[in-house]
Amino acid sequence: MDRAHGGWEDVCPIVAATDDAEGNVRIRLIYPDPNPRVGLSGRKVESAALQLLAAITSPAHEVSVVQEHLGDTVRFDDAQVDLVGITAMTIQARRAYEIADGYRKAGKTVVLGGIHPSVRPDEALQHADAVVVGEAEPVWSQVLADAATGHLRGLYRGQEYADLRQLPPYRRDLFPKRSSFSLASVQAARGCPYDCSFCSATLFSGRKYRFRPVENVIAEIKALGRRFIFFLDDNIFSSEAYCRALFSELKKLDVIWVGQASLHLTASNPNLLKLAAESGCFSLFVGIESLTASNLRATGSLAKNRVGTPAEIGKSIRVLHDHDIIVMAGVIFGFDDDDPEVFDRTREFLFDNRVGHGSFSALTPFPGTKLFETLRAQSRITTYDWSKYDGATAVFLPKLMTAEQLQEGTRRMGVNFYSTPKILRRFWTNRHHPFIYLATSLAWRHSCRVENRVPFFRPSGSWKERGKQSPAREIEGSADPGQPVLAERGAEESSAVCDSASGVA
Ligand code: B12
Ligand code: SF4
Repeated sequence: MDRAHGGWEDVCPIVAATDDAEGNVRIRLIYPDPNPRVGLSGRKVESAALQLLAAITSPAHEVSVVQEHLGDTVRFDDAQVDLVGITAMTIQARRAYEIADGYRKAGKTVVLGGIHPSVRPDEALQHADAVVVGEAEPVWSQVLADAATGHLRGLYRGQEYADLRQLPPYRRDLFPKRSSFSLASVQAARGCPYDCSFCSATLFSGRKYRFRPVENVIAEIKALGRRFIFFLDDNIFSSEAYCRALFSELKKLDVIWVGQASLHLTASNPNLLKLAAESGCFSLFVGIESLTASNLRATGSLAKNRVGTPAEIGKSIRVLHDHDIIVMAGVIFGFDDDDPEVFDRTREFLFDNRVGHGSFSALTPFPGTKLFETLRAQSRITTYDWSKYDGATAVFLPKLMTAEQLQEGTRRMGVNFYSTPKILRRFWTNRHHPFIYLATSLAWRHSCRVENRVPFFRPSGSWKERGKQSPAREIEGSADPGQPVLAERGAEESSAVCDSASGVA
């Protein structure tokens, strides 16, 4: 069997344990294409979840992969498949269920996993023979063993989080298509000690950081032979001791990397930031979320950002610039203290501070989050059609603006932010990585314009309205979906001690 563990069985007992599995199951792993977005986001990046799932599958089974967003086609009549494993974020749920239903009609066994089935297991079980709640590592071999004997038990949920010391490298050999970015995804740690009301990370991965041994991360990167690395961690600046060890080792390799980090942790530790830059960090995604302190306070994000005024945030951004790091600012619109002026204020702030990249989202109440429960209790959620939960569509009623204003304002931000004159005018600040800055800016520019159907020759700056694109409304069959399940474990952990003084993306 074509197996690519290359000696990792010694350090990764997860793989060794699953090697005892009985029976040969022909497994097809699927990444559904949510489809509504045609730009960069989500369309080009390989699925780390499927790469990892393949890696923890016993060699007794056969694994193949279909990544719809990279052009692969789903074929329900494929005789070479016994079991289909489908991953889903919320935006993918609708398509995931379509695929699941199609395969079940064709007599195949279907297993659903990932963040959305984890927070909506009862909903997912209507489309699957089994649902994995939470991380796959603790239960995947059991799922396959039960599938092989025809005794799947419906819900599978690990008693504990995965031990990342046992994590094997992802199986990239099954993924021949490289993304156009050619970024290789690597994970060093999981978990987030914060609990921002709009975010699923803490709920899913726990409050405590869990680290992979630095030597395993480095060995994986060396084996990859790729130059551009994308750290999947919610905060690559997690614990100072761990980061020092990781960055020192990365420095010895010929790689450049991008990751997510908290603005406070990076800006308040110039020594560590210097080491990060020396180790190849060229860009950091920092979740600024909002320029309004009351929004940050209300959502719990002030705990990780520490700074809440535009002046303080600008100061922190300058520290990153001083270390030649391109800042990608994550901004969310539609918080309770956001009025229609928020878009202009944010645009000016980002431009004045020469922020290189921006990622703009309409606030989205993802199921399982505190925000979801709050807005649902206030009857402000306007649709439970998960395919609308794309961060671009208004799916709830904001307080100080209309849903239309939220949606159009958010869409306009991306297009205007990536106008050619603006890209050029912030070049000097981001000049230390000229090719990367320009190439990624133009790629994002293209993406924003395509997603918003802006005519090719129209200058971005003058673009106003996209036309008739209504915010999401309640649709048939998208009833209120009930309570989340993972929240129980999140609650148990609320007093857990985090192992670093930190904040995250
Ligand atoms: C990398 C990433 C991306 C990549 C996706 C790359 C890809 N093709 O997979 C990019 C940058 C493109 C992206 C985009 C978006 N993302 Co994103 N992303 C992440 C991030 C940082 C890491 C995910 C990852 O790969 N982890 C590593 C793998 C190994 O872990 P995993 O996916 O959790 O998989 C494990 C389990 O879930 C389970 N599992 C997963 N699938 C399956 C399937 C089966 C069958 C089984 C048994 C088990 C199983 O087993 C795995 C191993 O334990 C997470 C944050 C996080 N902490 O998870 C957000 C996250 C998944 N993203 C999120 C969001 C909201 C988005 C966007 C909608 C944002 C936006 N506004 O545009 C877009 C959607 C794009 C689109 N149109 O598809 C949310 C999802 C919330 C939700 N309820 O859906 C997360 C959780 C961030 C957050 N903090 O809230 N994202
Ligand atoms: S700090 Fe970042 S990853 Fe952690 S809960 Fe908040 S937004 Fe999510």
